[in-house]
Amino acid sequence: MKTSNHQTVTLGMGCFWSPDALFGQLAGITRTRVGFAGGTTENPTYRQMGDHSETVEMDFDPSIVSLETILHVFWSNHNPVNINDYKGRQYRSLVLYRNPIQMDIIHKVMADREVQGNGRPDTEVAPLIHFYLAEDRHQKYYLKRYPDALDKLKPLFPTDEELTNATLAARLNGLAKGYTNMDKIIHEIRTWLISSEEQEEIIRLIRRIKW
Ligand code: MHO
Repeated sequence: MKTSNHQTVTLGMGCFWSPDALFGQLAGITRTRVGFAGGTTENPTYRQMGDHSETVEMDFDPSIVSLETILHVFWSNHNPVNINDYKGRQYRSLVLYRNPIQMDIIHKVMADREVQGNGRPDTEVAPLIHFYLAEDRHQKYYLKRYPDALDKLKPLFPTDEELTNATLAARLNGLAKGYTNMDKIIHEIRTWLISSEEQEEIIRLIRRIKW
């Protein structure tokens, strides 16, 4: 469900499992993926991420959710002050932008939050050079704790890559972590630009999942 007006932003806020679930359940975010970014090490892995940070990259439809809203959720959901001396850069608070318009919005939201008394976040703001996708076992981590959900989703998303990229899997990962509920997801599915038969088929399928 990605259309040409979608944008992408990459955020670091500690261990990437939770932000995958947190942003995955936000309406307007159509894909989340976790990975390594912000450093210079070539081809990092979870065990050897070098000077990269754990990050979540998200595609979003700005007509439904703005970058401003995403950034407020970001700064309201981690402590951008004291995580930085722990594990080097792995858990760094980080925003990686794709273009000068995003950069301006990031600096504006940061300044607004300071005025509102939230303090100045010790967040690194930099242009994205490269996002390296993390191993499959880190994608949709909380959803993967539920074998029955994975079984039932398999016909819809036969490969690991399809599951990682799916909007539905992002929502269910948020559900598995407790950040949203089934009613909210079902309500949103009825707004998706697919036929009502397809909507009802998906809804029937996810209602049968044993959590
Ligand atoms: N303390 C967590 C960190 C994982 S996160 C992907 C754990 O190992 O359970 O950095």
